[in-house]
Amino acid sequence: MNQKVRREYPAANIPPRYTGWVSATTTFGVDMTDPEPIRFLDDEGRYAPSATAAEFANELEGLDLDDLKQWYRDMAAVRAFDTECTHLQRQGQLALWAPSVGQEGGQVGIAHAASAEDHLFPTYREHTVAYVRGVDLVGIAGQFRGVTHGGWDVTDPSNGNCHLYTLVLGAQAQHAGGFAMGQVLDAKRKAGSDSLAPGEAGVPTDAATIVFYGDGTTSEGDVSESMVFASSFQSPLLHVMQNNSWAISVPVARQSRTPIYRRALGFGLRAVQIDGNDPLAGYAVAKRFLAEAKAGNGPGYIEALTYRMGAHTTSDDPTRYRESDELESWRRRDPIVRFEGYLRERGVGDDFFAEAAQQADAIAKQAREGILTMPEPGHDAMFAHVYSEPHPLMDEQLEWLEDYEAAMNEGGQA
Ligand SMILES: Cc1ncc(C[n+]2csc(CCOP(=O)(O)OP(=O)(O)O)c2C)c(N)n1
Ligand SMILES: [Mg+2]
Repeated sequence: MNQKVRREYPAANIPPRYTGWVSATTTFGVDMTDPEPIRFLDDEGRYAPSATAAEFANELEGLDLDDLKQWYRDMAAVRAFDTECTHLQRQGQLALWAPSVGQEGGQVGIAHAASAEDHLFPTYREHTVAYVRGVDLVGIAGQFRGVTHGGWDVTDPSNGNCHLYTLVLGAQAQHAGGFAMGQVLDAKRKAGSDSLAPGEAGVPTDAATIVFYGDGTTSEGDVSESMVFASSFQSPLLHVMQNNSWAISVPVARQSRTPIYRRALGFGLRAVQIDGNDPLAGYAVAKRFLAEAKAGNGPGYIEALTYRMGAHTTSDDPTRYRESDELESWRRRDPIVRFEGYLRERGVGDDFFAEAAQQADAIAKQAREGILTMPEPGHDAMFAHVYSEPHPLMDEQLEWLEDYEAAMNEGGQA
């Protein structure tokens, strides 16, 4: 069956929410009116905060124009790299690619809101987050080329505590949940206590943890479990759910009958919906929620309403399940174009944008060269990390593989 899903969108300037929910009439008399998603920029990038943004506006005070120009450069560079990676997959140089086109806005703001000591647990589409934290773009592509088990060394400080991409949906919510509990324990030990009991008051911590995942992933139990633990232990965890409207070909309205951020409220997290294509909204809300979490005031949840403008991955053909007018309506909210509008409103001129575009192309070209020359791993790499210590079974399998390869080579020469 090849049935496309058509959905209605509200008026311009309000980020589209997913439709198809069961509405207020089925909420048993409880007022379930959703506040307007938090945003500072309208669709054209003019500064026009929503009423819900007011209480977060002071978080923007420390930003100067140079910071904002850097955000633009980050997004432009990742967009160019992302496009390059799709080409590389088509040329047979990557096995697969997961484009993040359209989702750079929320990512850039949230990544810049994190402090250097915070830890971030991405899924497979957080290219802007990883880039902002300092991860080499070649490393990001390495996993998709099939030449590394992970892509980068998380313990290397230059990678900004950005943990590895996780392809098993929701698994990283548990990794991050445990990590945040570790941050609580560290803080308690420092204060001379090592108790970690659920229900205790939160404690201030030196650092927080952010986990990123998508709307479809919220159907995994791991995500709910992570919230239960974070809430019980008041750990410094921020869930960032990028609702890009689709989980491969499944629309979000089929995934959830209510807006997903409400689930987090039910678990006792402070939770809001933001315009996920507005970098300022991502920054301000993440900054506040991270500060609250680190003060010992408990975990937070951001539902970033955005759109995956490209395919799910290079193996997917979205024209088979979604309407082109839906894509067009989101193209008008392209986070990069929108942020350009904002910067222009602030007086930034053509020269800057021309230079940023050139720089982005150069970065993508350099990444392309790096990807094409990535070293192939040796045969032993496959067996090296199965056990932490040498293991006879691994030795036996490695020996078998080496004999097999040698026999193939001899056969080739004969
Ligand atoms: C545990 C698990 N189940 C299923 C899959 C297959 N799968 C990969 S991506 C995906 C959809 C994820 O959608 P969403 O969470 O909305 O993230 P998005 O890809 O939209 O960023 C599915 C079902 C998987 N990788 N892991
Ligand atoms: Mg999704």
